[in-house]
Amino acid sequence: MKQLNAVPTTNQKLVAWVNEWAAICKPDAIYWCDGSKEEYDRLCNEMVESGLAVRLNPEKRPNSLLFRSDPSDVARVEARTFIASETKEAAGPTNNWIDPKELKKTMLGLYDGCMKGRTMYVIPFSMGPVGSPIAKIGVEITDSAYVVINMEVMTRVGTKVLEVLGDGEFVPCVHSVGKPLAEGESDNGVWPCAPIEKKYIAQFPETREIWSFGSGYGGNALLGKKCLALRIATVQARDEGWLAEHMLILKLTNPQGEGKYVTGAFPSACGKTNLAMLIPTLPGWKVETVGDDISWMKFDDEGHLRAINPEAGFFGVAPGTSMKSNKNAMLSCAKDTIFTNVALTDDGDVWWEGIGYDAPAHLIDWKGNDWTPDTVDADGKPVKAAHPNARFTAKANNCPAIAAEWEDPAGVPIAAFLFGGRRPSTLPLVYQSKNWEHGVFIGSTVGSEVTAAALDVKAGTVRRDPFAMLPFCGYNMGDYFKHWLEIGKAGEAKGNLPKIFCVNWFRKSPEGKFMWPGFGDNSRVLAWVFDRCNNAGEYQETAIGTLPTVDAINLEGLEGEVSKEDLAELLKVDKEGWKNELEMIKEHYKKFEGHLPAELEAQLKELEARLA
Ligand code: SAT
Ligand code: MN
Repeated sequence: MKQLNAVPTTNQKLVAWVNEWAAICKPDAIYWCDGSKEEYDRLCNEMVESGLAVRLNPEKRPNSLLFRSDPSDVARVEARTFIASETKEAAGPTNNWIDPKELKKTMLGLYDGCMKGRTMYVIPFSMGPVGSPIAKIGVEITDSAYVVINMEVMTRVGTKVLEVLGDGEFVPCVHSVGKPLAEGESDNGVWPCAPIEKKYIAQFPETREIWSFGSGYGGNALLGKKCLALRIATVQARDEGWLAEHMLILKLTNPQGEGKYVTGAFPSACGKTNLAMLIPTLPGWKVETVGDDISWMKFDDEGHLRAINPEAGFFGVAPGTSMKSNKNAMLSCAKDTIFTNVALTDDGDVWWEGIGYDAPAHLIDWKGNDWTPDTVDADGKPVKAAHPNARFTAKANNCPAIAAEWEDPAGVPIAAFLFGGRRPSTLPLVYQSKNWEHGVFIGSTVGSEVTAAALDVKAGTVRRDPFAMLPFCGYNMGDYFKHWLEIGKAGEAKGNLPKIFCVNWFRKSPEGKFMWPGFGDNSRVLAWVFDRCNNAGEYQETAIGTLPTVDAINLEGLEGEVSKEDLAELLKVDKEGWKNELEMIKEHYKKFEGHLPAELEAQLKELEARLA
């Protein structure tokens, strides 16, 4: 086995762990990543030369690549994602549990010789600003150079991380695409991965290990993101008294120049990245981005929850992203970007559905095929040029809206939490929880309505996604609710706990039209949230919580789009709808029997009584 460079650490545990895995995976060579620009450029060039990547036209997209994955390897695979805790109960009702001993046996069989013909890269990375008291260090070994360059955008990688690590603890993360090469064989430009039944994305919560096999895509393979920063971190946060959440972080500044930090949890397809990068339509207000996906929060001495974004980039969904829907995301991926599964234009740029302008007459689609606007499949249905889950991997520092303090190692003090989902009915545009416990109740009931067409369910059914953490909580979700309640108790004494709000940008009229314009106009709701954090803003107490009065939301400039009557409807407590909602929540809560905190049971009863 060739050592391509010198071992850059004296951490004996790390060196022994790398050697142990090299002996199992049997790569041709081992390479320790230093996180330098030279290294990034070299790996990019190697992948372009081997045909795995296309270098985009530097005049259109400087320093950017396009990758096309295997059509079977295009997203996180929740069915193959496991929480391998010692007991099934510890994993709880919302996770795929598997016995850790059994799984290790199976996976060691798969890992045996899995890196033959490849280089094993060792990636020391920091989740969070290097050296921040809230940050954590992981080390990922992988046989994918694509993973290396993505990790170098999404996290802080290399020598400086090893310096901070010293002889300390790291989260070990093992990754292989699961496609060993025979003597003389090469990928020939084809994305390597293993068939679905051999894919495993495994978290071992007790030993804080991550083992991933068979997929090279996104959260399956970039192990710092969902695996470490959420599934393993939730377990660490529970034990250490902090919060690891699937939340964006934004800075909101009012016309007087006062700033507040707000985080928000939303299920997928609710516009989390758009909200994190929002351009307010309300004059004088400003939104800046701290993070778009994950928030780690710890109490400081004054009892403020301080948040860091553990990531250093955005792994954003390309389709639907345009200068109109999210200008700051478009500018973030204008250069230095890794695109995956978007379409390629004849002049070496990218295109995707919803980019804001028509497709050119000819493209190469995400599968590498010729594509024209009238391309149809065997059933005569239009073929999409980009995969719906096509992504851009872009540096946070390239985002024009990035907040100056986004890398502050101390984190930013959070004033408010937002919870929301796609709810065409019942849930008002915004309301504030009565207190922390009521806020935890709201978080535990987050969900989005599914349409009959999308899934085999009755239209109007709400898919519950508590705290938007359904696939990301590393332990029993009922115990996770309890942890949130305990954080409230710990923070209460100092009186600096964030306020909790529920928002719903997706209300529809009986005719099926969206009643609220969303996007930049959500700043009108954020302004009320801001005022409420100062105990200001016009409000009314209702059975479900604290709502704005109709005059409390500024509609200036929305004339002809949203009338006072529309707003009154958006802010109405629909008693009948809520009674139905109560029944659905009772059904949802049944799942957590034995682990549902009594406080949430009580919140449900109190809400029912207030609505009676
Ligand atoms: O693939 S990722 O897990 O990184 C993105 C997502 O599914 O939210
Ligand atoms: Mn996410």
